[in-house]
Amino acid sequence: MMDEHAVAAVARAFEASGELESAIRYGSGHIHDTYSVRFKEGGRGGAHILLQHINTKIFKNPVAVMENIRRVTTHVRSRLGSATDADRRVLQLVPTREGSAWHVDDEERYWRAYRFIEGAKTFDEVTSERQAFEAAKAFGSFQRMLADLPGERLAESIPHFHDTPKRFTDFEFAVDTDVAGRGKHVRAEIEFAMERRFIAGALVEAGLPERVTHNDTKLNNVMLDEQTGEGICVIDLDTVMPGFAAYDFGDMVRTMTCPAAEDEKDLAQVQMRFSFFEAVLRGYLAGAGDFLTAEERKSLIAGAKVIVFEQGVRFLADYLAGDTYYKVSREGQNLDRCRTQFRLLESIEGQEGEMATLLNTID
Ligand code: ADP
Ligand code: GN1
Ligand code: MG
Repeated sequence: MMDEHAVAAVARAFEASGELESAIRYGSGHIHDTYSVRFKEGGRGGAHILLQHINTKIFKNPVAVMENIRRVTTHVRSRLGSATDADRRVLQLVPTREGSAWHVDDEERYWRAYRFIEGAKTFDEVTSERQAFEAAKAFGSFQRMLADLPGERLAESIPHFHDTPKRFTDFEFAVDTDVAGRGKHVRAEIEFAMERRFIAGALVEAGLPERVTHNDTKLNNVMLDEQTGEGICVIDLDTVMPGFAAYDFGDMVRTMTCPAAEDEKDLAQVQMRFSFFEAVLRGYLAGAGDFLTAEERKSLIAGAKVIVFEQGVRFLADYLAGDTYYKVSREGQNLDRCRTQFRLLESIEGQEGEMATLLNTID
């Protein structure tokens, strides 16, 4: 973490007028360091930007990430046309004073800035069906607007990101090497994953079309308008790249149907609530419109299982590796995160029949 002085110096590299007023740590993402930076002009409020230090341990090619983001945000902005409030409905990069979309500081750290989206918030846990519907609708329409992105295939910002079979192999490697000596504490979780290894291949084998997908559609990656509750802007675009529609749908079911926090210790609170699933499904389909093929629609429920399983396996692998990927604020946090995913997966498995029936009744 950097002190405010250092952050302030970086903020000045970006094209924001006025004098710097404050730079404070912001958000609860697991990957980047994010700051809210305010400027003032003549004693009054000036520019307000969201400054991010890009985690290059995870995004090894930050230039490719920024090129993807520039193409995606420009396209979505043009698809929005003259929609009301269009400027709040898509992230807008703030260029540096030298006209670049990113800044490299003296220590080779990569930074970017977005215009701060005012009057909207993100939520770490879902609070109502309406909220789930709105968030899912925003991600659905994000996919729809990108279905006709011109130009070459987007760069894979993290290769094999949702390659669940590979995630599973990486997990097995973490079990075998057991570098942090934690394997003995998690025999039950390892067995749970091993028994379900067949889930990993479900989407790969379905012959689905490749789309431009967000790939990290968790609830706190969409901003909801504070006044109307509408899903106003999809954020956290680092992983926008080629993928299956069902990846995005699966991550929505993972984060928008369960009342508990991702790292909740009381597993009795973890479940997929059917009314929330219905809200996610209806919201997503309302936003996506008609670009999905019949096979893609059919793949959505498998997507929920695959992504929840994949996420559980990723958290468990990181726990075994000694917490090197996800930010942790306490011992055992990645294990708690893994346990919620596995409990959620069991809850989904118990409701698959009703989920499929519902899907068949929606046009
Ligand atoms: P991470 O990859 O670490 O999750 P995000 O890009 O999701 O980082 O940003 C972290 C948090 O910062 C978000 O959950 C959101 O609350 C806030 N945020 C991100 N972009 C903006 C923006 N343009 N305007 C206002 N808040 C934002
Ligand atoms: C990370 O950046 P953030 O916190 O939105 C992760 C996702 C996981 C998620 C689990 C680049 O997302 O893949 O699903 O944590 N992002 C990356 O909460 O690995
Ligand atoms: Mg995020």
